[in-house]
Amino acid sequence: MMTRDLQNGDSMRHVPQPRLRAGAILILTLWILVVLTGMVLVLARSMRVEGARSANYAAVQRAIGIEQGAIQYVLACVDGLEGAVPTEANTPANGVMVGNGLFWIIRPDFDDNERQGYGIVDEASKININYAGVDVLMMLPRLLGEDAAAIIDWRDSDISLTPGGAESEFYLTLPDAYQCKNGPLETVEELLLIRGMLPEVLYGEDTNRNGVLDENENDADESYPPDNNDGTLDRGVYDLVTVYSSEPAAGASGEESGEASSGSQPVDVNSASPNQLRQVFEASLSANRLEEIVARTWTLRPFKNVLDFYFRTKLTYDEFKAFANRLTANPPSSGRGGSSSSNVKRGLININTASRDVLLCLPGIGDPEAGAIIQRRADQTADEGIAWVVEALPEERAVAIGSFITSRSYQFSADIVSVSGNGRAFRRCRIVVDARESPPRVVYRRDLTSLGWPLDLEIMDALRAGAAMEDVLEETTGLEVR
Ligand SMILES: [Ca+2]
Ligand SMILES: [Ca+2]
Ligand SMILES: [Ca+2]
Ligand SMILES: [Ca+2]
Repeated sequence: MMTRDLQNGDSMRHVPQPRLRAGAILILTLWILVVLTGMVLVLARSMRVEGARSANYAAVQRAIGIEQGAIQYVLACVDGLEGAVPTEANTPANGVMVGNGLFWIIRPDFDDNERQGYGIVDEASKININYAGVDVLMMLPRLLGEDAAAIIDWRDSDISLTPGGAESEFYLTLPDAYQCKNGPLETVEELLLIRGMLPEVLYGEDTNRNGVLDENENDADESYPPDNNDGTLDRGVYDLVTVYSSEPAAGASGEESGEASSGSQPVDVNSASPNQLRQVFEASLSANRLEEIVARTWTLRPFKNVLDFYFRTKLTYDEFKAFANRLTANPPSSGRGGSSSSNVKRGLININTASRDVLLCLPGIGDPEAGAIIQRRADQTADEGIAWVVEALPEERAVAIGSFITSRSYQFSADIVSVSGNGRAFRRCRIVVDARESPPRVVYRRDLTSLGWPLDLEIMDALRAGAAMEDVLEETTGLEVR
């Protein structure tokens, strides 16, 4: 045994045996194979990650492209309306297919917590926080008199304190001190800088701002945000206010000189000559009646507004509605009101589109009056302007709101949700467009993607599972898409 071992040892030292050398090479080869396989696996994995990454990147780019398309869609929808509001029928907004993806334009449905509303929003349907007085502002939900006063102080150019308000003395004592603006607000979000205007006041319980009561918005303190768990969405003021509503100067778009044309230039019942009045009345009044009304206009001036003109000249409703759209009533001294300069009318509320909560902010309007307005405006057969208000309200109430209202809108907002067809990426943005000129301009844009997917999660799940976009739309809208 011993000798054999020794012999072996010797032979190993001097003459390497071929079989052992082959073994070493085999092991080495195996090692190389293991290393190579490992490298291939690592490479394949990183390729897969890279692949997924590029697919996600492509999806994000697609969603961005669809968002761009949706913005152009909104601009086209509001172009050339000349004060009219885009109708739901003319502007589909509940799932529109474009390229390889979809978009929605979402809005709150004030009558239903659970239902998602869709469509472009008329900014003149809201209270303009740059022009509304304290009495109007404090009627907004969640706003107290002192909040209204603080808004007035924020926007007015002086530094004298409105009772209950706040000027720089207050803002300069804050940990992050800043000056009171003393100028008009440029965005609605700017309200957050004003004393007392907390996010709860602006957005209410609707933290993801989709207008719908989501689970976390109705579970008390279980998840953010804190809410009162009462089954209804307590809304903030965000969807009731604007800084954009503004009508173009009367006749600014018409190049023909105002008096000669029967066109767009409204006639001011407080300053028009008898001949100008005759031109407006002659198409619908008999000669005798016409002179009667011209004479009354002459002696009863000034009128508070066009509705006041209707009641005091004792027109019939049919007479009035024939030319109401061509009349205006500028304040006699033009120094009052603060809302009109060179005939540009800012901050008027479109009585045809204002929500109940907005109507309730107008002077003298309670629940019964708001109800009467909503009922009467739905009965319009043709464009009756603001004339129909005299049929919905008694004289005193109609005249009280007559100077605050209009039937025309030029600024619109859209809350756009876009998604790639495979459900891998979505975007959300809010824009405001100004259609006073053609083509309309985007005057505000804010990315809201960080608020999360605002629509039914099933839409996203179905797209991710590979469902066709048409099927998803048919499922969610109940309409036939193909
Ligand atoms: Ca001020
Ligand atoms: Ca919500
Ligand atoms: Ca909650
Ligand atoms: Ca609630």
